[in-house]
Amino acid sequence: MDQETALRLHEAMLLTRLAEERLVKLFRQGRTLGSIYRSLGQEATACATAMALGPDDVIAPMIRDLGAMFVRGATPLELFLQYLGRATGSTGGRDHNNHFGSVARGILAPTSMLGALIPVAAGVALSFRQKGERRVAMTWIGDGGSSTGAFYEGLNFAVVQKLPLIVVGESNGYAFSTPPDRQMAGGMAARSQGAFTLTVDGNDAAAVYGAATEARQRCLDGRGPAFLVCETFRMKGHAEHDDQRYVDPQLLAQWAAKDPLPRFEAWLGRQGWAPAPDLRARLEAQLLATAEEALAAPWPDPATLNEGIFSA
Ligand SMILES: Cc1ncc(C[n+]2csc(CCOP(=O)(O)OP(=O)(O)O)c2C)c(N)n1
Ligand SMILES: [Mg+2]
Repeated sequence: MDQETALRLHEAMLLTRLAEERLVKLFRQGRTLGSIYRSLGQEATACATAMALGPDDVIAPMIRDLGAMFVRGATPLELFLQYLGRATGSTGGRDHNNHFGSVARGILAPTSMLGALIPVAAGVALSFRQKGERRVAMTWIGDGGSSTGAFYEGLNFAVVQKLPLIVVGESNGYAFSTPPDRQMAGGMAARSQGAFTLTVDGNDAAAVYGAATEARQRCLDGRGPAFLVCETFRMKGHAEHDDQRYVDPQLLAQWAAKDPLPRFEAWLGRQGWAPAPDLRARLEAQLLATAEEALAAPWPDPATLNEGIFSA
């Protein structure tokens, strides 16, 4: 990883963390619609995988992959307008959280249906292969989501067809309140169905970037899909309304010591590439101003309620 990439990756991780912190404040003020689904502790997994892609590759993220969307150019204003349900948001107040996409930036919109994006991303990868384009599709799946039929169908199809698809497994300790050993045997990597599989420390941004780069190269070489299992931890409950009382505090303390941000900052320091000292303060100020801008945005007009739907 070169210096410019490393610093962009660090900024994306920090932006993700700070944007979610700002969202939590808005949530506590009763201003967001619905809950906040944080990726605290998982920023390296989301950001470093997307950072390894080329500009023409396509991503299909999930709820904890806000960082991947930032890497691909989604903005905090778009995010805040979504969470605040405003008319000028990407979905015009019809959906919330990070459920928005951008064809121009190669972002397929996240959806709630776990696993459903795997066959979709496999289809995107199939189209690249059919058109002879050197592009890959990347999507993410949680430990819980990897128990869906769609995960198996989509990944199996990609393996059999040797498609340029990267599936990032987010092994983060929980699906709601269910730990992986209550729903699967052998861990996520055992679910690879013949795909090239790498298991990586998901809190080590440099390691995740290296593994994703290797996975992408294999895809471009026509060697079929990759399953990149990132071992990480969901440091908050499923969403802000979940106080995670079922999580052993010792486990949280162990993972807090492996926080991906200070770890990557230490790595940057060892390369002699320390980020600008005022970066955090600058991003915080920008996010505060952006939140105020989003709060001033108009609500959807109730008269448009029936627009953009199949049937009223
Ligand atoms: C097909 C499907 N089944 C169930 C749900 C309800 N649901 C939403 S999130 C979630 C847990 C997801 O856990 P995991 O895939 O591990 O992702 P994480 O929340 O840990 O990022 C469940 C069961 C859903 N959205 N879609
Ligand atoms: Mg999980």
